[in-house]
Amino acid sequence: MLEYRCHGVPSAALPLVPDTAMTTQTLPIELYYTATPNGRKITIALEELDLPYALHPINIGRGDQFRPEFLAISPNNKIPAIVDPEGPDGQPISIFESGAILKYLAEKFGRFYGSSWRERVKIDEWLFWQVGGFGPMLGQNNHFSRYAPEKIPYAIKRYQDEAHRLYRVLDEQLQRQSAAGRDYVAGEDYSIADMAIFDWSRGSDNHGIDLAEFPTFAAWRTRVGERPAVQRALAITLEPSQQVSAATDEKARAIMFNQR
Ligand SMILES: N[C@@H](CCC(=O)N[C@@H](CS)C(=O)NCC(=O)O)C(=O)O
Repeated sequence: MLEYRCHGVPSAALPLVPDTAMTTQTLPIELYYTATPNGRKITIALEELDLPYALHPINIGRGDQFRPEFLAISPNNKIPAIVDPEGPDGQPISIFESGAILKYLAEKFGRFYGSSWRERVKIDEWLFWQVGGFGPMLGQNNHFSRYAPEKIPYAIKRYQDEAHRLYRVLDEQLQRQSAAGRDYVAGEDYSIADMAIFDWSRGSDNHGIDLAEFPTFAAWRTRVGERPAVQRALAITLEPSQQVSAATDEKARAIMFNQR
């Protein structure tokens, strides 16, 4: 077996980030937002953490996501993104990708992210499961079942099957957690993994999911949905002029589904 060694001068281990969790936020966190499941993950987290924030609507059906000032903080031309004026070392920081934002907020304020390294790894598993699978696959399912002008039976079945598989995987995880006396997706308690998954899971009807098949999932969704912070986040509405839906607007479909 080959052994690799680093012969450089050993450097001191980096401290955990941040070394001490913050308890206050003076200036509002700037949130670039659209009222979609990816956007709501962050309003849920901000409400749960009781932080001051300012909402900047990004109308992705009209191309706001391609404005240079938005691309400067979110180069993948997608919401959500934040700017925290009180970032590391007290300097501003911008962050894109919902998982990175949730981890940043949880680490900064030392909440909703378990209390041990082991627990954080478990929360990360389900956070990344959402960002890499549950979100994108349900998104493709929406695309081929609801938005695509051409109904392609192969694509529709492929993503409906995958959506069903993912709901089954989630339900089984919640059953394991329940057997261990835990009410939430990962670790001991409610975490950023639940925040990431919750709003995507509200679309289960669109994904052909029968709740009777997944009662543990259904009970978890009700439990999360009853949290006051989640209800405050869900109550945020944008002016119709600030949000157009690809389901009903041809111009929005042209902008969102013809990118190269
Ligand atoms: N992986 C990204 C996905 C974000 C995403 O898909 N955002 C959509 C709205 S829900 C968007 O901004 N779409 C605009 C576009 O594709 O041009 C995350 O988790 O932040």
